[in-house]
Amino acid sequence: MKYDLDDYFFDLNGYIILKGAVQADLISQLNRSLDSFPTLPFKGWHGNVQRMDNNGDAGIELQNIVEAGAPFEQLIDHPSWLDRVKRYCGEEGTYVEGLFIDECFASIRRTGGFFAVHSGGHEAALRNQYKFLNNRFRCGQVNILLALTDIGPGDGATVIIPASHKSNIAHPRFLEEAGNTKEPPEGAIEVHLKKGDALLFVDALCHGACARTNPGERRVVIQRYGPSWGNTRYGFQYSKELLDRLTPERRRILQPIEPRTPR
Ligand SMILES: O=C(O)CCC(=O)C(=O)O
Repeated sequence: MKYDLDDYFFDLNGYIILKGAVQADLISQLNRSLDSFPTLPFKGWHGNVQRMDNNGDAGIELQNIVEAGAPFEQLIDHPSWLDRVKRYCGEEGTYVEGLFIDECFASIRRTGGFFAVHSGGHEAALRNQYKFLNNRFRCGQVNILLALTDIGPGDGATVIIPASHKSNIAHPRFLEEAGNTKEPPEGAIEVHLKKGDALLFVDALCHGACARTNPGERRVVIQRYGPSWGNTRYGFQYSKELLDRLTPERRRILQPIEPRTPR
């Protein structure tokens, strides 16, 4: 396996920036779709997209945004990152090679919005783990954060602690502030992006976002990629009859997460 400079920096720092990843025309289409999106209450649905803000502070989060129309569908396998996410978390060269997006949402941040910094190598959860084994990347989850607006100082930018995907101990501020670190902790840097740039990072990297102080909106789309097996192996869906008659313990093993539908 031959690696390039971005692979080197991804391994070293846990992130890379893909400059101009998405062309201006598609960015405009994505923004227009969001402009015409109805205002939803928390947990309200529009088609198969649900507003479900991850925490009260970050802003509006429109989950399952891939169902919001053709422009969003183009992001699923966008050539600017597809090969790279396959390489980092797609189990390349194995019998389970392939990708699965387990979460995709648009995040709209207005003045005051922030995202407490979280994650880090010390957590070692399989889902977000950073691994490089036998000359292969074997990450659990790699995120694409695509900027739909320019993101500079005061805009509520994503913050990261470079190389923290390899940390063995928690950042002391996490412990002191019980996971609600509004001010980016020591070592964190703001990631400033132009619209169309994408931040690619392993979820084990300490990350979050600083508070937006400017007026207006910061808009991004976040897609979380993991290995293909984040699903039933051959795509079987369990019947309602079976799920209804199982004990809650058994059901949780076949279906750890309830399907979420508008009905
Ligand atoms: O909104 C951001 O910039 C960061 C989002 C984030 O930290 C997350 O989704 O885990």
